Amino acid sequence: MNGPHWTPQEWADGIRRADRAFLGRALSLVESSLEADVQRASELFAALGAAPESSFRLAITGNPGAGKSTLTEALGLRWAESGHKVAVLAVDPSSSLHRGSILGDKTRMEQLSKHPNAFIRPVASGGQLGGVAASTRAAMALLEYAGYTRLVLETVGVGQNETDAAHYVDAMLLLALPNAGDEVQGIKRGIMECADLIAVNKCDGSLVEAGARAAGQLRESLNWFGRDDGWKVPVLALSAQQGQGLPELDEALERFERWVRGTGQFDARRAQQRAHAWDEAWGQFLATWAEGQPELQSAKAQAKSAFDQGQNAQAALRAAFYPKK
Ligand SMILES: Nc1nc2c(ncn2[C@@H]2O[C@H](COP(=O)(O)OP(=O)(O)OP(=O)(O)O)[C@@H](O)[C@H]2O)c(=O)[nH]1
Ligand SMILES: [Mg+2]
Repeated sequence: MNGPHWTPQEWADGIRRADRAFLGRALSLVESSLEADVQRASELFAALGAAPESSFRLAITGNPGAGKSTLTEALGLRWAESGHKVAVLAVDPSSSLHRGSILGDKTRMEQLSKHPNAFIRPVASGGQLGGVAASTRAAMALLEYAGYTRLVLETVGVGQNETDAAHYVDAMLLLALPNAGDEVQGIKRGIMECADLIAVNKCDGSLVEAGARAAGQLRESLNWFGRDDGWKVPVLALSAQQGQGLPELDEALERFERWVRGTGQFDARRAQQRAHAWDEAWGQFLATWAEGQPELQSAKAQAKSAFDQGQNAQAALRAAFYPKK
C-alpha cells in the first residue's frame, strides 16, 4: 500500500484521535501481505503500545440474506444514538476477488455510515471459507485504540469454518429465518453450539406466526446442545427492518454482557483468543522464516520427493530432517 509517509508515531496519534483517514489507511495496512506493509504495521503496533481491549465485540452470523446487514445497521444506530462509538467490520465475500470493492447496495448501511459515532469498514474475506479475514484481529485492535466501544463483525454466512468468528468476539448472535426448523434452515450444528443468542428475523407482515413457530422449534432443538456454562441461550422474534423485537434483543445482549463479564467467561474467552492468535502468528512467522532457510528447504524438497514416491509424509520428513548417523 502506497500510503503517505507518516512516521509510526504520527500514525499512532492519528488513530488514537480516531482520525478516519489514518484509521482507514491503517486498516488497509493490516490487510496487506506485502513485506513492506507488514513491516510498517508492526512498527505502528509498536508505537501504539499494549492493546486496550476496551470494547465489547459481537459477531452476527446467519445464512445469506438473513438480514445481518439490516440488523447491524438497526442495532448500530441504537447504540450510536445512546452515545456508544460503534464500529462495523463487514466481511465482504466479493472483495477477495475485487480487492477494495465497496459494499454492495444492501450492505452499505446508509444511515449508520453517516452517523458521527459510527465507522463502517468492509473487509475482504481473503478467500477464507469461514469468511473471517486473517487480519480481523488486528483490525479490531486498531478500532479499540481509536476508542470504539462496540464492535460488530458481520460474517459471511457460508462455508465450513463459520464458527471461526468465535475466535475474535465476545458474543455470537445467530440470525435465523421464520420459515422452518433448524434442519430445513440448514443451520449447522457447530453454529447452533456456539451461538450465545439467536434471533428469528423477518418476523413481520405475514411471517409473524411462522416466526413464533420457528423460534419455538429452535428453542426445542437447543435442548439437544447441553451447554454446561449456565447460560440459557435466548431465542427471540425480531424484525430488523420494522424494529419489532429490537429493544428486547438489545436488552438480551446487555444481559449476556453482564453474565459473560460477571462469570469470568469474558476473560477466559479473551485468553483463549490470545492463545489462538499467538499460535496463528507463530505458525505464519515460522512458515515465512523457513522460506528463507536453504538447508531447511533442501531437506523439505528431499522429503517431498520421498512422499511423492509413496512414502508416509511424517516418515519422509523425519528421514530428511533427522538422518540416522
Ligand atoms: N421483511 C423483512 N425483510 C428484511 C428484514 N431484514 C432484512 N430484510 C431484507 O432481506 C434482504 C437481505 O437483507 P440483508 O440485511 O442484506 O441480509 P444479509 O444477511 O446481510 O445478507 P448477506 O450479507 O448478503 O448475506 C434485504 O432485502 C432486506 O431488506 C426484516 O426484518 N423483515
Ligand atoms: Mg450483509
